[in-house]
Amino acid sequence: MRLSSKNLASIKEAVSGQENMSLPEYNRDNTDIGIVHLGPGAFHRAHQVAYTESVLNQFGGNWGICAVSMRSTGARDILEPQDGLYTLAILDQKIEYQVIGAIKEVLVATDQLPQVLERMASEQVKIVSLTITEKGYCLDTKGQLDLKHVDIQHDLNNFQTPRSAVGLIVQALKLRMQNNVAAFNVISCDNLPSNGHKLKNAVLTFAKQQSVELANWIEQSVSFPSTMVDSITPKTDENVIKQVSEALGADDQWPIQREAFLQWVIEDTLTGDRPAWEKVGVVFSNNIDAFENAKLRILNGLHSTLAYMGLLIGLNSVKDAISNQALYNHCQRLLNEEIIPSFTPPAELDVNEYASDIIRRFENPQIVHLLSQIAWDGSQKIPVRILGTLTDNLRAGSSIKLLTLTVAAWIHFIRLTGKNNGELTDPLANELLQLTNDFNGDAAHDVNLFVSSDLIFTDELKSSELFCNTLVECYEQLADVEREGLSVLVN
Ligand code: CS2
Repeated sequence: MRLSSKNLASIKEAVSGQENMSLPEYNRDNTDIGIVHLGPGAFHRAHQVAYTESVLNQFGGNWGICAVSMRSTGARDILEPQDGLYTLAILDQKIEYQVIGAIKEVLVATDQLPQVLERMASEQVKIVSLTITEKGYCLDTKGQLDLKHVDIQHDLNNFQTPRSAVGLIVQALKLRMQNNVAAFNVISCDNLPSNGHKLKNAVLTFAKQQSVELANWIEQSVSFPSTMVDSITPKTDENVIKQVSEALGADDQWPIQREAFLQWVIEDTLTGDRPAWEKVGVVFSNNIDAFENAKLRILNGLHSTLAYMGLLIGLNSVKDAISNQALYNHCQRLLNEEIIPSFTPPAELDVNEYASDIIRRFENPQIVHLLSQIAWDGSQKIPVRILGTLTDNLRAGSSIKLLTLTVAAWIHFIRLTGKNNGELTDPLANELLQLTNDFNGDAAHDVNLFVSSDLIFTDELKSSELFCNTLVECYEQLADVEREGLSVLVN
């Protein structure tokens, strides 16, 4: 039996005795769509949808979600036959399963654009949220909209049939302005510092290319809060699909797994109607930058460090990597000497306890979080997770050595991927592999090739002799890691 609306009653009966299983407690048929979400991947379905499901279960409201994939048809192909239903498996000290019903509609922008725009332009929709990954914003190394990006170029010449998220948001807002419909709020839920502000600037830059009136209306009418989002949500694998189907007694073809920890902090600038997220644990704050810095620099900075260094010595998962004593010790030094001192945490956060909790989360034995997944899209992640911290330390005259080791490990990761004819998952994969193809084994030559390209580093870092020399030193230090393991780190 497939998980679907028509089978929900019999599934509910079959699992009625299972304490660790819950299903929607609200009437889905009477729940209209009030949210459009761009990028319905695993993280969205584990995080924002879980919060909204709690609101629907406890307080009701027309907060159904229309999930829009920008291009891929995977989500629609799997979720449509399940009427948007899926199971969230919370794998931690306790194992719990929750069938989630908040997703009411799944569309694909490339072949259902009229329906997507109609939905986004409808007065019922109050919120457009996004998890499109760092690369989805089409930003340059300075965090500005890249007007030369192929999708932005397309959209600037085809305003009415946009392919980018930025173009789609502007076109939907244009329709609302023309029809005298109040604007929606735009909530970025991606791992980007000042994600809301960056998205607002990108949207206004794009809108100005079309109409100053439209750009002014957006500026005055639309809220783009920045947010910090957090829950470790590994890609779904066959084991999870099997485990969930056995627990549910029904076939769910795309369950989602995550840890128990869940956190969402939203800048307190939303306007108009919205789900009562604060009643289910979401924090509204006007100190969002501090929360973002704490999470992106500590959790995501350690994640990328564990990924590239762990993969260099043949490790597979975050748990394997944090269990490696040399890596564990290195992460503790990186935290205490270079990450935590680099920013001012929120007043309400004990940052050392926060960091210790993150290490404990990495040790979760129920979760297999692949280092190879975290290693994706390094050209988008390294700047926001490592280089921002490194630049702040450079300006402050503080240590940058340990952060630079992560950058060096990433460059070795790219080099070895190319050498082994592996696949590099990164929007700049071709350019990065081309760079390492031109390496000649001399550390100064190879690092200079990488740094002098316009792909990753800001002019400030490229012109810093200290950073460039440190990167050569770190790159040389890790060159032997394949033979000598991470003992090379200890000095
Ligand atoms: C991870 C993040 O895949 C990655 O890059 O670092 O997805 C991480 O699991 C989340 O940010 C945790 O909140």
